[in-house]
Amino acid sequence: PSDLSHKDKSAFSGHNEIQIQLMNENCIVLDWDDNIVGSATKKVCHLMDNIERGLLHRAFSCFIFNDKGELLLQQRAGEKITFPLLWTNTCCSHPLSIDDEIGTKNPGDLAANITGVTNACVRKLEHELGIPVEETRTRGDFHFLNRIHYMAPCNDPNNTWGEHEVDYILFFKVHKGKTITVKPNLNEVEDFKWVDLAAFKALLADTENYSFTPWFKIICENYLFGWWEQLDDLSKVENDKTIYRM
Ligand code: DMA
Ligand code: MN
Repeated sequence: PSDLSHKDKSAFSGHNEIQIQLMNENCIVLDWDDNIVGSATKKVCHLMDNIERGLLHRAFSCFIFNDKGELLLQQRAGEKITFPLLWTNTCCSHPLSIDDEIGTKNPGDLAANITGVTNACVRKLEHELGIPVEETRTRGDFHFLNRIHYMAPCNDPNNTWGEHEVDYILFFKVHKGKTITVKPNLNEVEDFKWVDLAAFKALLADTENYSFTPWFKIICENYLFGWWEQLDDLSKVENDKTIYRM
């Protein structure tokens, strides 16, 4: 994959310094079956030129539900280089190419991969939403639902950026009688909202005021309502080993 694409000079023009720095993070590069084949910077992984040549990386999408069954949504900050100001699920990011987040180099060890993406998720819930690591570790439980392989261009003015990921879907259910602290990092998160199912449906219908990320739309259209119905007992839908191609 190339770092010096012909679009390189313009790729970061006008963007936020902190977000440009974060493009140096090392993501996990995958083959089509979610086996690790190497690593590459977040920048390299998200350039459309590389995506069009098949470059694929690992990601996670987290959905936090409180003890009333409400879902926490976030609006991405205007500073984000990819998909700014769109509404989406609670938190998304990438496990990095570091021991804690790789999980394993052994192909097929899904349980270890889940541990790795969960560690990344705990890190990013604190970074983006200010949810203390201690709260994530003690006030609720993670559930792995499935993996979704999708590609989506950003539709930025120069068609520079996009996503091509195997996305691990993680639910986090806050324990009964517990709450979590949410204090957004404004460089990452513009706004957030807890919604019950009715409020969520109203928001989806309000296309004048709310636009959503492509991966969130894919998850909504295919899975979210079914999963939400079974929130009290996810045993029938969690730990699905299939990689769904969207
Ligand atoms: C990337 O999310 C992950 C998915 C599932 C799209 P992101 O752009 O919010 O990543 P980061 O927060 O690391 O910039
Ligand atoms: Mn990505």
